[in-house]
This record gives sequence, structure tokens and C-alpha cells, in this order.
Amino acid sequence: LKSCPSVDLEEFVDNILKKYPAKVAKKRKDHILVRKEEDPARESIQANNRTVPGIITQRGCCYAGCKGVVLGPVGDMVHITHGPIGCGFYAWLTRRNLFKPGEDGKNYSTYCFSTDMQEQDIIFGGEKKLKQAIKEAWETFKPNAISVHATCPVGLIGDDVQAVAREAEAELGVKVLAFNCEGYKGVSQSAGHHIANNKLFNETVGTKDEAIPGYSVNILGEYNIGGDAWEIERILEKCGIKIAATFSGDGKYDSMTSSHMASLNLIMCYRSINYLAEMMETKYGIPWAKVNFIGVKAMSKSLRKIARFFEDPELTRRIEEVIKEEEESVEQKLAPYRERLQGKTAMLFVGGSRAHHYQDLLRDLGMEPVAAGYEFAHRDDYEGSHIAGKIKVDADSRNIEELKVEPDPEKYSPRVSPEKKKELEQESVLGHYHGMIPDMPPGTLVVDDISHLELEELIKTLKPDIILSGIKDKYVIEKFNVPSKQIHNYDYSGPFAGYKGAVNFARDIDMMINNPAWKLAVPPFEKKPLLSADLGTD
Ligand code: CFM
Ligand code: HCA
Repeated sequence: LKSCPSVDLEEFVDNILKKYPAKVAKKRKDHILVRKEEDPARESIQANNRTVPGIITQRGCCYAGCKGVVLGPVGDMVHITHGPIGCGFYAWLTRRNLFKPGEDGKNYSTYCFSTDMQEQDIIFGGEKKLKQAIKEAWETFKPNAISVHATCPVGLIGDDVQAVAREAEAELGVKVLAFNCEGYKGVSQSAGHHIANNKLFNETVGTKDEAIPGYSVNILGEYNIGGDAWEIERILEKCGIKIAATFSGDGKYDSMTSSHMASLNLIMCYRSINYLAEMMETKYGIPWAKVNFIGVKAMSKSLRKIARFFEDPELTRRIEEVIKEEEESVEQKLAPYRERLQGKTAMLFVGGSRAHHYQDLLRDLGMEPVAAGYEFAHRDDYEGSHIAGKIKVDADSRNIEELKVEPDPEKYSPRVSPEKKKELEQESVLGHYHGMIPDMPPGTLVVDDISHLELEELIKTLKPDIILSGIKDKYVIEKFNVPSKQIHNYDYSGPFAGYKGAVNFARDIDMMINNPAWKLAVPPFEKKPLLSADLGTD
């Protein structure tokens, strides 16, 4: 490792694994990769497996992935959680997906709707209560659509949320989308993404044909955390690119219905939305391009991909002009931060895409990512989408229905000629995500679904200057006198996307890393020994 040349990473990983019982060590071994090969195509990792019971993981559940992640940000809809109150309560606003209402002024994003199931509903069934909740929501708010999300007990007692939704839709005349996203499905929130994608594709996309003039794109997998989508929108609009729909940051139900008319799908978070992109390509002929709007160079590179796709000299000229102007202005602001951050090391353990996306931004600041991993991503997010076909069907795909999709005889239209498409695929502009591993240089560590035990060992030995992570480990990390920045919800800050976002991020990171308090505080476990236990070897 460049930053700690004295550490033999293989030996270090072996020593961590020795702390586990043998069976657990065997399982965890395949989820930890010491980057060695110069050729990243030869490196692989296990992912998207069930977490070993007893291990403290950062993962969430299927309901979190469906309601919290994919549907939640659509602010002109009412999202009803069908289940006990806790599920709705804990998914209420903590993700910081921001929303500005459209012309109709409809905005329900700050509400928490739940059927608040009680013991008698579990015994006698909750369908009547759900029907009543949908009716009340419609009569009180008149939202543009309603979604219903089943949590664990609903699946266990067998409430037919699909039938209730169909009935309510027919009676009230409003679209009601019901999701069987019971928390226990799959192995993480990833299953919920898939369920959400399937229904949005089947019942929303393509239900209204409204032509979208100009250079139109949909943005997929951008959720407007801390206002990211607004900074992206500012830049794209300045370039003359029209955002037809976003799935689903600052999302409006109506724009999703006609999103099949756009020219190009831009994928920000591949993990949560690749299903929808693939299905839209098959049915409507919209190709997808993987972009990353996090980081100055990454933002410019993504804009150039769009320019390459549309191939209009005037648009390309405009895009180059915007890049020049924005980069110059941001460079001046970043320079003083870079001086203080240069050479600092970081670890990133988060979600299914940001542990990769934020590496570009860290590198813009002269920082070095030394270890990274996702909570719940699949092997293609690590190794690249091109190997997806070679990977054995994984846990999610076994449990969650793969829709059979055919080209729509009336609505299919290829956006580019087959020759150009092939060319753009070869250039990795279209249909290609290269994944995290190729971007991690030899001598770094990749850890999938990291446990608290592993995280503590990494902190003690590799001593990073900062860890980008989430709420479940932030304070564990800070007790080791290492600052931890939440890159799920940005710790009340943001936006971090685009050019202006990069400056906000640099300011926040500088404030944390160069804060003298870290050197002054002594964690309690350094003053007096804590209890320890012998886990045994098997
Ligand atoms: Fe995609 Fe996300 Fe992420 Fe994700 Fe998430 Fe999130 Fe995340 Mo939290 S959709 S995979 S399920 S980028 S909620 S906005 S921050 S874990 S890295
Ligand atoms: C989720 C949402 C979450 C949690 C964040 C965290 C988010 O997984 O249900 O663990 O800090 O981004 O809000 O990922």
C-alpha cells in the first residue's frame, strides 16, 4: 500500500479472517480482495450474498430499496407504507431526497403515510385498512399517483396488496402502484430496486406519448440527495440538454409516463436502475450511457459522452464552452483546499455505487482512496457490466421476477444506426459500466459488505485520514479519532454533484480532516480496557 508501505496486505487480511470462526472466515474470504494484478480484468470478488447472521452489516432491507430509494423521491405521489408504523417512520426523510413541486404545486415529500397495522390487522388481515388508507389519501390530497409498499408482516399474513390497488384504482380513478417489497426478500435493499424497476417499467413508463423536442435525456439512478439533481440540471440546461424525466430524484409522476420518448438514458447509479435501462432499450430502443456526475473531471467526461452521442457540432461546441467556464471557476475555488488535502488517504464503504463514484472526486482533490467496498452491490458493479452475462444468477435475480420484454411494435424506434451504436459501444460511450475494481490501483483493498470487525481492523492498521460512510458506522469510526463523512445523506450538507458540488465537498472534507479536535480527544477505550470475549475458532 502506497500510504503504509510497511503493511503486507495479504497477511493483514489473513489476520482479520483468523478472528472469525472457521466457517465464517471461509465465507468472508471471497468478499475481500487485495488488488494485485496489473490487469484488473483478472480480479474478481464475491458479492450480493446473504450476510452471515451475527455479523454487523451496514445493509438495509428490500422495502428500503423499493420505497425509500426508488419510489420515495417522486414527490407528487403519495407513498403509503402498508405495515406497522416503524417501517414508515424510519424511512421518513432520513435519506434527504429533496423535491421542488412542479406547476401543480403538489408536494407530499415531507409526509409519512402508513396504515399503522395493529395486532387485530395481523390476525384478521389488513386489506380493508389499506383500501381505506388509499381512499383517504386520495380524497385528502389528490396526488398525481399513489404507491403502496408492503412490509414484512404483510407478506407473512398474505394481504393481497395488488388486488386492493387494482380495486382502488378502478374506483377512484387514480393510478395506484402496489409493490410486494416485503423487507425479508432478497439479501439487501437491492431486491427492492429490482421490484420497483419492474413495476415502473410495466405500469408507468410508456403510458403517455408526449413528444420531447430537442436533445432529450432521462437521468436514471440520481435521487437528488442534498440537491444534487438541481446542480446537474443547471449544468445540462446550460449546455442545451433537456432532462425529460428523472428516476427519481426531484421526480414527477407525469414525466415518467412519457420518458420512453427521450433520446438517451443516462445512468448515474447503475446498481439501483440498470434493470429499467435495459428494459427500456429492448422495448423502446433507447440506449443507455453510464455517467458519473460526482467529481470535476468525471462531470466533464460525462458531458463529453453526451456530446459524442448526439454528434451535433453546435451542441459539442456549447458543451466544451460550459466545461471550460465551469472548470476554470471551480479550479480557483478548489486550489486552496487541494493544498490542505493533497496526499490524504480515504476509505469508502457505502451502498452500491457511491463508494466508486466518490473516488473521482477524492482524486480531484489530490486524495488517495486506499480501501473501498459496497454494501449490497453485485459483481458487475465491481468487475464491470461486460462480465454480467458470465456471472451465475445471483440471489436477487433468483428471487425477483425477470420480466420478459419484447420490442414494442408501435413504439420501438432505434435512436442511432446499428453501425453507430456498435461504434459507441466499442468506445464505451454506450451500454458499458466498467465497475469499481479497474479504478482501484494495485496495493489497495476492496471489501464487500464490510463488517464492523473488519472496519475496526482497517482503521487501526491503515489509519486513513477520513472514511466516507453512513450512519451505522459513523460514530464507531469517530471513536477511533478518524473523521467520518456520511455520503448517503451528506450530513445535512450538499449538493456534492457537479462543479459547484465539488467545492462544497472539498470545504466539508477539509473542515473535518484538518480539524485539530481529532488529535485532542482520547476515546474511552484507550483510557481503560473494555470487555473482551473469545469467539472460539469454530
Ligand atoms: Fe444507488 Fe443511491 Fe447508492 Fe442506492 Fe442507497 Fe442512497 Fe447509497 Mo444510501 S440508490 S446504490 S440503495 S447511489 S440510499 S442515493 S446513499 S445506500 S450508494
Ligand atoms: C437505506 C437508506 C440509506 C441509509 C443510510 C445510512 C440512505 O439504506 O435504507 O446507512 O447511513 O442513504 O439514506 O442508504
